[in-house]
Amino acid sequence: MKRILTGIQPSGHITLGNYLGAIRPLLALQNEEDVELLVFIADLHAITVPQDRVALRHNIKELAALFLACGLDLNKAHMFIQSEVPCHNQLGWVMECNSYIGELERMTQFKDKKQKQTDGVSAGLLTYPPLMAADILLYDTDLVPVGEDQKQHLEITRNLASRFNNKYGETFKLPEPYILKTGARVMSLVDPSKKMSKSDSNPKAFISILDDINVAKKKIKSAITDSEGSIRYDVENKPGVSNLLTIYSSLTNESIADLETKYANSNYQVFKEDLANIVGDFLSKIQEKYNYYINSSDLDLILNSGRDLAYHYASRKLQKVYHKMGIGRY
Ligand code: AQP
Repeated sequence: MKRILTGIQPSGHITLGNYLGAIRPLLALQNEEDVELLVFIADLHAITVPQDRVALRHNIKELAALFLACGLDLNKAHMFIQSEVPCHNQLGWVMECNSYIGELERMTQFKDKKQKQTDGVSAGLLTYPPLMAADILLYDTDLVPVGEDQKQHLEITRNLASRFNNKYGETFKLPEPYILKTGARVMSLVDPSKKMSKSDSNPKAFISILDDINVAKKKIKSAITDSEGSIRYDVENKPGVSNLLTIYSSLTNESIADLETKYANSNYQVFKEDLANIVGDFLSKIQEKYNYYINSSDLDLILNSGRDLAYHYASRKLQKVYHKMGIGRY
């Protein structure tokens, strides 16, 4: 049985980037034989930067309902909230004690996010990767579907696991990232040199899965392109158009080459109009299901049973780790 794990932070309303980078590959993997999916809402990671308590509490449930609305198959998937399984913090501390400050300071995400923290940089922002390593290693995870931006964190997870195994004996399975070729790095709609992020201060930069359909369409139509006018994939010279082609291709499964041919004699207006409709249709299907799950009492039951199973797996691994390290009495 292959175990697949992924988490998303409830640090805002999830975007098309989160969907294409993390949820879409997860949905592809759940169709395979003999897989078990563990999906969690990474609320402990979200507090590495300041959060509003009311918004955070809301975003946690919203994200849970969105995972279901996107098509998570509960015959194969278990969903839980990270903070409800304390083994994550406990193994996180062990991982921190096996990490070096130098390697954590070299993480791109730390360097990027610390620039935005005007009121001081939390220690948690630096120690985000050891906590993420704990999230993954607690469950003997085989595959982690992520966007490109998380690849470096997967590498440090593997390094920390190997370091621990070498020091204390074989304990952790080394996980592999699972990154799709298209959609693994969706860019901002106003600055295609930056990735699309749910916490971007400019809402025009991202499409939230719960955006009003007309607002989302407008964002696509006003996305930054260039003055050349031709629809072709060239990330270096035409990052805006290339990003829109990526979104189009990921949502329709039409190849980028086919799209270039289809729009060879078109202009940006027609291309954007078509994409706006595709995005609109995609969002309205998910939003309909979301409205069902967010109002359903099933949501709490699903999260309770996910938490219980996750705790069952995680506490066994944590006990093994403590034993190997000589922590506690057993
Ligand atoms: N732009 C993106 N394109 C493709 N994949 C993306 N992911 C994030 N942005 C893109 C993937 O989504 C998953 C969940 O990410 P996260 O919420 O844990 O953290 P993040 O990568 O920091 O995502 P955001 O949206 O940028 O959040 P904030 O703004 O809070 O920092 C990951 O698999 C990630 O690769």
